[in-house]
Parts: sequence; C-alpha cells; structure tokens
Amino acid sequence: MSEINPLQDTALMPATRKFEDATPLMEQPVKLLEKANEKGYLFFKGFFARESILNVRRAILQILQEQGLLDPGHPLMSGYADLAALDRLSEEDANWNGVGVPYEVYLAVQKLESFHALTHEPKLLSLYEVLFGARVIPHPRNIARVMLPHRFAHATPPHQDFLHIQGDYDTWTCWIPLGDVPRELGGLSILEGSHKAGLLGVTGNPGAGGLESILCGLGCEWAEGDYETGDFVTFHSLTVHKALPNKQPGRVRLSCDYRFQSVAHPIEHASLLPHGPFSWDELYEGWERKELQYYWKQEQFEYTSFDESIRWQKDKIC
Ligand SMILES: O=C(O)CCC(=O)C(=O)O
Repeated sequence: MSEINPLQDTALMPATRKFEDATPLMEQPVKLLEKANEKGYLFFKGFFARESILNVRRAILQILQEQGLLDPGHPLMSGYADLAALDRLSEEDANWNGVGVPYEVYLAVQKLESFHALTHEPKLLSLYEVLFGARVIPHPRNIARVMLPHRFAHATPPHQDFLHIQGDYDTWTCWIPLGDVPRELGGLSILEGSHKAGLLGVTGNPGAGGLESILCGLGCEWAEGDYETGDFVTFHSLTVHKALPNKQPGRVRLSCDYRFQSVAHPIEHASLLPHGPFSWDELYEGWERKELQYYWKQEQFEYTSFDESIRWQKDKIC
C-alpha cells in the first residue's frame, strides 16, 4: 500500500471560498481592522486606476518582447510567451537566482521606476496607516513576479512571508496582479485566519521562496478569486498564501509583491536592499522622481538580524 503524503492528499485539503471585497470597509476603520485581524488578509476590488497598473504591465511585456520571449503572433498586452524561445532557455537562465526569468529580464524590470512607484500611491499608504495606526513605510525591496510558462516553472507553494522577510510580524504584503489574473492564470490564494496559528514548520519546495509551510490540522479555508486589473490582496506576514497553477497555455502571469510596516517597528536589514544582486544606484539610473529614491534613509529604524533557523523546522511535520 502506498504511503499517504499529507502535503499532497487532496482529501485532507481545506475547502475554498471566494474573496469578499473589503472596499466598503475603507470608510469604517474599526471594522476594517476587525476584518484584518480576523481573516489575516483584505481583498480590494478596483482599488488602483487601471491605467497605472496597465502601464507597469506594458513596460514589463515590452522588456520580454525585446528579449525575444513573447509570441509576436499575439497583441503585446495579452502576454503570450514564445514557447519555442522559452524551450531554448537553460534551467539556469530560465530561473536565474530563483526568480523564474533570465537575469537581463529581471534587471530591466527592477530598473522600472513605474514598478517601484506603485508602492508610494497615497491611497495605498493611507490604507496601511489605518491598519497600523502609525506612519507607514513601504519596503524598497519590491519583487516582480514574471511567471513565464517555461518547463522549469513551479507555482508558488503555501508559505508565510515572515520566513523570508522577518523583522516585524506586523508587516503586510501587498500582492498586485498586473492585469487580469483569473484563477486559471494562477492567482494568489489565501488561507483565511492562518496568521493565528503562529509560525509553521516548513519543508523544501522548488517554487518561489523554496519553502512550503506544513498545514496539517489548521482547520482554515482557502479564499480565492478572479482578480481584475486594479484589484489587489494584502495579508499579514504569518498568513499562509500560495499561487494557483497557471492553466492557460502560453500565457505569462505578471504581479508584484510589496511590503509595508510601521516606521516605529523593527525591520530586518535586507528589506532595505534591492531584490537581486543589484545596487540602488544601478536601478535608479534614469529615474525622474528623486523622492522615490533612498526615501527610507531619513528613518531611525530599530534593526533585527535574520534568523536562518526558523526556515528549517522540518521536524514539525504533522
Ligand atoms: O506571486 C506569487 O506567485 C507569489 C507571491 C508571494 O508569495 C508573495 O507575494 O508573498
């Protein structure tokens, strides 16, 4: 008889429910906080102006096009990859530094002012100010997810961001799809209320981040939805989340992960570094808005150091 792997056994997997739109709570801060504390996440419909999201999408797709990775037979904005070109990539190139794209692509994306500027949208900062009851700082270490459908691609496994960011538990991730991301294109799914379980044990996984949280016996349900341009989801650093598999053949899934916290809370040094072996001076080349550069340097942070040991508590398997 084959042994049951509890991480893969669908009979043991939690049920799913649909995202509820938290937009009506934006005018009711107490209720917004209650919801955030109860569920560990908030989903907003149509929060961003479509054009500001589509500008970033367009800029990233142009980079992919310049690198010969898009199918010229489809309109640019539909984001269809050239599968033959992807097939020619070696595993090292296709998944450089674990980010799922070649080096040239990721560097060019990280240099985009529009990609970093989204974290400074006043409406977004105001929302986090309500959540934290304090002045807020967006981490500059922004991550672009350019999920190319190549043969080395893996959906992001269930995990808690605290494993990777550390610093303060009350750090929230903001996941913004760059364009419509229906479930079948691999939207982000959230394990409701999982932040209350504390830091979970992990095992290795080849998807983004390399770690999968062990979920047995949590009794939480997955929440998910079909994201449209302008929607986003935000969640606590202990809230478990995962990407659904991309089932749309040939299509690239684009999104960004940003992180926010109170300026008064501790931060881990790496949250102030670029995502990748780049320098800020290199990334800032050609930017117009000086106020988006080195903006965190005026803060007096309390720093924490990275604790590697929390990433390898494999003994906690259920
Ligand atoms: O977009 C993904 O696949 C992963 C995103 C993620 O894990 C995050 O935003 O923390």
